[in-house]
Amino acid sequence: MSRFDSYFLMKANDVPEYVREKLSFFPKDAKLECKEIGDGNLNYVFRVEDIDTKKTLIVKQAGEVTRISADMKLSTDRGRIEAKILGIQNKYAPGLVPEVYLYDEVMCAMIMEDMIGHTMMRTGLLKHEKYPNFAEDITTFMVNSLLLTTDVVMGHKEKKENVKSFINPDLCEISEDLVYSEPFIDYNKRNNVFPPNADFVKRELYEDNALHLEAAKLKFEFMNNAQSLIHGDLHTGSIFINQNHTYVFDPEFAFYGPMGYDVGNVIANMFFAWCHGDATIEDEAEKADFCGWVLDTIEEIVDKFIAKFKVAFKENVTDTMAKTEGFLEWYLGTVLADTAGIAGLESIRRTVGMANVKDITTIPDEKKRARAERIVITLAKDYIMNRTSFKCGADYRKAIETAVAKIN
Ligand code: SR1
Ligand code: MG
Repeated sequence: MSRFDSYFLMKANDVPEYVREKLSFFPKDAKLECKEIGDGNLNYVFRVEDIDTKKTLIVKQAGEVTRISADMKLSTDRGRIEAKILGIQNKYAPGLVPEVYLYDEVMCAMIMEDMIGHTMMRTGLLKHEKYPNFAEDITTFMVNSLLLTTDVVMGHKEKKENVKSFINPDLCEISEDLVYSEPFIDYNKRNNVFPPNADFVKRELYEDNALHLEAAKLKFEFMNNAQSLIHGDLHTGSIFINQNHTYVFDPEFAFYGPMGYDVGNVIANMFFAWCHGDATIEDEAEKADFCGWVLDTIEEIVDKFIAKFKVAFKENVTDTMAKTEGFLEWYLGTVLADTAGIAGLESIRRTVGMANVKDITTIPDEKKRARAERIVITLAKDYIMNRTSFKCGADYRKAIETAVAKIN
């Protein structure tokens, strides 16, 4: 019998004993120290350190309610989904996700590699750090983990088994509400609208029926297109990075959905970094350097994704009909349209919805923050309304430049 034989939410002082019982990672007599380090909206994350050797690991436990709101109950099955997808992603995109040492279905806890020497990407971007390998790494991760889990490549029965195993209703419901619905109709009264932009948001988001229609189409695409095993929450807080290497983690929102969801999330969150740099860097040369790098990176992500996708498709396609001439171009076209649409939805929801991003909320000057939000919303509407026109990186750069020029 062990006190970890039935579920309870651990505190930092429970975790060393838990780790000793579950793994022989640390020597038996090691002096272990543990701190809760999570700052996400959902889970508890602990770092355990051997004081003498400095060896560390991470324990991540799923609670039964979210951290952002005790009213939001969530299935702890998300921990199983996360551990399982990390295994699959490690197979298709080796080295780009942390290693899972153990998943414990009773405590709904995962013991995993500590991504030492890496920083949460959003934190680094808020300090205006540039990451020269990011576009290369993230596009390898996305093309491999996304394309190789589709019906284009994977045996259709195996894929359907995956669809079953990754049914993730509670977390999908969060995205259906927070990404696809509430930013347009605030029926749960939990949007965070920056007061100076209240009239702008009312006019541009709440009262724009044509926009609601496109968001509704994208919502049903999210719910009904079981295309690929997606990460489901691929923002810059789900990435740990340094100058040479990238780790993607935290895929608890994973399910079989449209792959443009992941690509669009990355693009939207990179632009938030641009907004923060543009509003807060005082030195003009430094600002041009950082913001220029962000724009180049957005362009590069789209173009590298397209190029790698085409190569990987040709190398890996197994479905007889998907080999038909013209199919690759049609299929990729649908992914790119989803990408632009979702970049728009993620941009809007992180600006006016329940879960905002520090890149915007920490802009100290009120006027500059209001301007940044208006740029994001203007750009996002272009992404959504004209999504089939976004076919390459230069299309994104042009849309960004147009939105920036439009807002004074
Ligand atoms: C209630 S959870 C709010 C948001 O945090 C996660 O990172 C997801 O993006 C979710 O939408
Ligand atoms: Mg997360």
